[in-house]
Amino acid sequence: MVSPIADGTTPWPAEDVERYVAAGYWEGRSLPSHIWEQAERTPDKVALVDGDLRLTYAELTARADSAATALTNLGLRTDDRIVVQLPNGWEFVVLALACLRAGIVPVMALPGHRYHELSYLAAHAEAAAIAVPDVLRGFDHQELAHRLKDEVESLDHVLVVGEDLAKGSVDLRALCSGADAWRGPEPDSRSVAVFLLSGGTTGLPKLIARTHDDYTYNAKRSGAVSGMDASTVYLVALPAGHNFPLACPGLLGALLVGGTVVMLPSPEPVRTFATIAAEGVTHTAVVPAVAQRWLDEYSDSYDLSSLRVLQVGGARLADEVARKIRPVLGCTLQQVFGMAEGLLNYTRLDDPEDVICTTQGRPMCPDDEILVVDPFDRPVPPGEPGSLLTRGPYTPRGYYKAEQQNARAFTPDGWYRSGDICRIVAGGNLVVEGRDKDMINRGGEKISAEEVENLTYTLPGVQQVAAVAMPDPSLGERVCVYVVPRGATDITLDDVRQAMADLGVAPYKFPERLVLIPELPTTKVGKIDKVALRADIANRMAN
Ligand code: OOB
Repeated sequence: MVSPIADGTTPWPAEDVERYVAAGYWEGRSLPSHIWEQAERTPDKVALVDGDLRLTYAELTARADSAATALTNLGLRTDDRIVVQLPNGWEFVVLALACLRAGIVPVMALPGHRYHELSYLAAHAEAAAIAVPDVLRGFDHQELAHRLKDEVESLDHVLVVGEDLAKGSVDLRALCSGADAWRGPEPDSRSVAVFLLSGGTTGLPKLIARTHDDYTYNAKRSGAVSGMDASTVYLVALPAGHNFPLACPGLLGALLVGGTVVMLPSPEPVRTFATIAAEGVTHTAVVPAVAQRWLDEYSDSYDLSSLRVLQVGGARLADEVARKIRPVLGCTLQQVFGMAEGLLNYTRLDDPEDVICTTQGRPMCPDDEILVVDPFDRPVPPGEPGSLLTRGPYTPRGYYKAEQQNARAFTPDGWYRSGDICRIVAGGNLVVEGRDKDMINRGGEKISAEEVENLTYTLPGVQQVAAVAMPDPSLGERVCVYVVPRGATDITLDDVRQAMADLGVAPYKFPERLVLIPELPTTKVGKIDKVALRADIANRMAN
């Protein structure tokens, strides 16, 4: 029987599957089977550290088994979905492993998501449950989750981490404390393991179905390229549901090789530096804005001598910042140019310093296919910039249930259009020069310009709007909206932000500057000229 979830996914063609299996990329096993096997080998080794709590491999897998059993007792079945929006803590790891173990699919929401995003995700994924903290940074996630449960037909359960449980909430910590071993079947290796979210250029984020086979390879091969082994202590400081700290190689990569995972709620420098010293952290992953902050705040009073590899990705790292990492922090920089859709490029640890500091690395798998093309999909001459297309053993061939978007984001023969403008330089390394997708990259958080525009159009006084990236020294980019007001209406930045807040939109998407303009510039074919607008805002900021 074809499961309903598989109906919404685009399978890899049979001949490619054969190649990926023959090459050993796809091992034909579920992701958790590797981790439970590790737990058999080193039951007493510390797997997970969260503040004062230290869980051995035996304890971590026992908690996940307990949660997997409890979830099935609640009525969740293989292929059911849970929207997961938990802060970095042991509960996130246990729930993620429990889901993988039971074949329940976590939908990895981001911490900033609010009503607007979560209601869409829960409905589109037809999620049966949602997992949230009670209150975090002043926001009542539990209350929102109950509102969603009332509104989204498929949602039956609200799982909560916290002290203050409302009526009808399920205590997630209690689910992890039973003694039941998991007795259900092992998930099929070709089935969906997790749903990741696309950075998104159209409206709301799309769901990316990653299978056990492909995601295991994603994490394992990343681990090899990042020099992970049993001595690895991996620090999760970015939101754990993001592909980068989750599986590139992230916490899953560390658990797959028998390393230790340390959870911190944020990459705030003082606490992070103290944790690196106290736990002997060897590897961690940050976005460029965080790397810059660490460089600014570092002093000799901190001991970062255990840190071997600092991975930086999610947005373009400036060459001059890259060059400071080794001299200041004393570790090897690894640039990571990745995407939730699959393809991962890494600089290698033993690359010459120049490659490490001026390129975004090269594909991690010999069977990653990449093409750099012009606007007509014709390959550009070697070394010239163009649009990056890719296919490979861990790059799915379509988004989940998104026929229209798939027609735009994938070529008929299955190439994913990354929307990034790249150049291939010596050694096959890629340099990211820009992008041709309409997205704003705010310190690694991806914001669809179209979504911001649609939300701004809900204001009656707005006749026309265009959202563009404005340069920012700390975050790289922020959202700026150009608004043509209707008649003599006066539209302010606050009006737009308030409208978005009223709609329950994630605050990181709120514009941070508004420019009123009598008309929007257009290109020769009559489209809004965003190149001109980006130049205009850069110009206004320079003066
Ligand atoms: C990572 O994943 P997403 O899905 O949030 O965003 C992917 C997009 C890329 O298409 C590119 O536009 C941008 O983020 N990006 C970079 C970059 N890394 C990602 N742009 C320039 N330089 C880089 N190093 O962001 C992601 C996923 C896995 C690992 C690391 C990052």
